[in-house]
Amino acid sequence: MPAIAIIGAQWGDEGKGKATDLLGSRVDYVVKFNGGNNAGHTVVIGDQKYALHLLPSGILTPGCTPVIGNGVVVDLNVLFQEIEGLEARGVDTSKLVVSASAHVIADYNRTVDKVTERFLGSRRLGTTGRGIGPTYADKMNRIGIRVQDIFDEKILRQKIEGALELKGQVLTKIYNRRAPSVDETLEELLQYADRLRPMVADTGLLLNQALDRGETVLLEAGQATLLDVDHGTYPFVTSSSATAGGACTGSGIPPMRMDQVIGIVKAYTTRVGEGPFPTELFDEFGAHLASVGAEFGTTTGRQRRCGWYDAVIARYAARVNGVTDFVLTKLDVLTGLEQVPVCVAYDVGGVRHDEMPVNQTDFHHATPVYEYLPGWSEDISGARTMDDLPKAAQDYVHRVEELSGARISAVGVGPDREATVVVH
Ligand code: 2SA
Ligand code: GDP
Ligand code: MG
Repeated sequence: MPAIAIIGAQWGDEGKGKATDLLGSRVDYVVKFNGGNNAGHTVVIGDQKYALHLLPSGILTPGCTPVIGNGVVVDLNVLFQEIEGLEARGVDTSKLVVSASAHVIADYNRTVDKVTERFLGSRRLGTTGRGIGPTYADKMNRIGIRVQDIFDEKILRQKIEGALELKGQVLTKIYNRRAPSVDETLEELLQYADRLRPMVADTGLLLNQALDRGETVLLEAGQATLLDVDHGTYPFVTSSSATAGGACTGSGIPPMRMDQVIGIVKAYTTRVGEGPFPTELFDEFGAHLASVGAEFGTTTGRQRRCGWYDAVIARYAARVNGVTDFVLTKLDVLTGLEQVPVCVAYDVGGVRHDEMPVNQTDFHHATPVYEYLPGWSEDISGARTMDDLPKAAQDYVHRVEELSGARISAVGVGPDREATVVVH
């Protein structure tokens, strides 16, 4: 299996970090291909818990080479903070490779992100405030700063001057904030040049050469399908391509080299930030999922909104990404419920929709059509095979598989690496 993509099938926080870590020992490279330090991936190994933001989860696997691909936006300060934090805990980060073509998050873009949210008031998106959106906007606007620019002071100065011509106006004239000078931004970025230089490479070339040698590359998505800038619930999305297509553009690996797409899907649904969410619960069941599932943002600590499993979304994710296998996570969180509703379709103004409505207004007005499955009360955290699960939990997995458009290959029954039921 030379190239495998891991993507989030819902609104993020499905447990991609754990899944990547699980596969880590079988792969040679783990590549982050989109997003930046807005991501938060939690990996639990024994009594140690790691929260990764900018670094790929494969950094925790000895022998695996972690790669930050060209599709990522890099906050250099966060990069070195995360490296130092892991090194202090005994994790070897010396193999990390960073794409020369990845874009860099400058301080002014963090400011624009935060002030825009304040400016929008009730229309805000609920971003993580890390400067992600404005940095991708600069990339598309062709005024972005790339990792390779840091090593040529003359070019870097020109790029900053170009960017600040526009950003400076936005900050001072629209947002009434002081814009940084060219020299301040130059100094902010140049301070990392010497430490960064040995990590930087043509990662597209590196990864394709690895595939030529028959080595295995795992592409790890940040965020998820419904936060994808094209296929998500626009405008309540992140600004990158979080789907399987983004794994190609964000890494330089062509589509025909992709062998497997693993969709990570939670046994219920969560969302952090604003935007529509048909199965969202505002009652004691929502509070129950949030507290038992410990649903708090890994990056910002924000409480996540919770709701029942939505098979319409899972089918959509299976289609958009070409999911070959689902990993159903956090099944243990449903233990103790008398019955478990699963959304099988939407009702929009009296009309049944079996597929995601293309029109966002319809999606905002979608109410779930539920099927009610029997619950179970046995502790399932020790289960390792399907036979170890109570009958009702097995039936839940099988019904969800039937409704979701791809086979379920593994089921998560706890945060730890070992707490996984292997189905196929
Ligand atoms: P941004 O900052 O521009 O990417 O925000 C745009 C939207 O994308 C959502 N988003 C996320 N949703 C879930 N998890 C994310 N990562 C962290 C985590 C989030 C946290 O793992 O918990 O700690 O709050 C993530 N990153 C971005 C965001 O909520 C906006 O809706
Ligand atoms: P990611 O962004 O998709 O990597 O997910 P996060 O790390 O943000 O959030 C998932 C959370 O669920 C983390 O705290 C994980 O440790 C935890 N987790 C992952 N799989 C399971 C599982 O099967 N059961 C339980 N109870 N927790 C899990
Ligand atoms: Mg997360």
